Amino acid sequence: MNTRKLKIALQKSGRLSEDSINLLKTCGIKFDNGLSKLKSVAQNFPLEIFFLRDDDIPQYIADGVADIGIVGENVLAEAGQEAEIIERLGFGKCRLSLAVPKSFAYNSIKDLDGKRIATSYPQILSGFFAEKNLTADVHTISGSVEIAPSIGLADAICDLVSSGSTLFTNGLREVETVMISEAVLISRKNLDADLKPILDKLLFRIKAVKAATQNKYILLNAPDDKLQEIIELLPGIKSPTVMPLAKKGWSSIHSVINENDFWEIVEQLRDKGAEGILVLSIDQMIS
Ligand code: PRT
Ligand code: ZN
Repeated sequence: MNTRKLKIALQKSGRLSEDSINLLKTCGIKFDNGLSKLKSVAQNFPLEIFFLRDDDIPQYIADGVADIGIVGENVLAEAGQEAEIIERLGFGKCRLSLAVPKSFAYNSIKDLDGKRIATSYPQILSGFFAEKNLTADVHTISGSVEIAPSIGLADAICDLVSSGSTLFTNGLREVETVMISEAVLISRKNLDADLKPILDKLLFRIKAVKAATQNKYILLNAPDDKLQEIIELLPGIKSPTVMPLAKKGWSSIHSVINENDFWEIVEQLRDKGAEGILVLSIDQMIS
């Protein structure tokens, strides 16, 4: 019997922690959160969970301390460690961008050639400039990158952006996207053969949770004379379920719709005469 456990590294505290923990919990895995500890053992799945600083995760995986982990693609790219991206997770979305003070007359990336750029991502930034046959005078700082131009430390910055409000409040303008990023599940290359089935089992659950968060379960009542038109709006997994209502001339329709099309479809359904529309979240979706 395989008694080994798969070791997963999660960010201990930060922007990815809550979503990473919730992902595993929604996969039905029970464990104590890492608020006060470094390591936890799942009670009902062969998994050990390590809670670490995100920047350390690629190195720990390369060294074999952990087998898999959840990090931002930006962290993986900066670490330069070999790891395989197993699954994109859809949270922690952001972009690594170049930004300049509002007063900087920026026309193209060439305007930054030879300029001082503050960043916590020196490897990615140098690579980006080298690809364009330009050079940047990279100043590596570990935090509060956005204040570097105003204190005279740099001419521009390269930092993560999500809403853009940090740049705005610091009088900076985003001018180039260096990379886009989201949280990813990564694995050591050539994972031991006896750990692979555990990873596959975990991945099966993660995919079901991901599919569920991207879809909604919808129930509605429709007059029978509009049934066909309404069904055409609702693809469902195979096709929608239609059941007669106790009230003559009416049916109840159940289906699954993608979150992205959600509002548009609901409006069209209402226009076609649908009533009593209920929309429910889905916990897991196995197709
Ligand atoms: O302590 P530890 O080293 O583990 O954490 P950390 O402080 O290095 O990382 P943390 O928790 O801030 O971010 C973890 C990961 O979240 C990053 O590596 C990204 O993959 C992802 N992420 C998503 C972000 C953001 N969005 C984000 N907005 N990481 C940081 N930011 C910061 C950014 O640096 C800037 O200061 O938020 C500010 C900008 O946000 P907006 O909304 O004002 O644009
Ligand atoms: Zn970090």
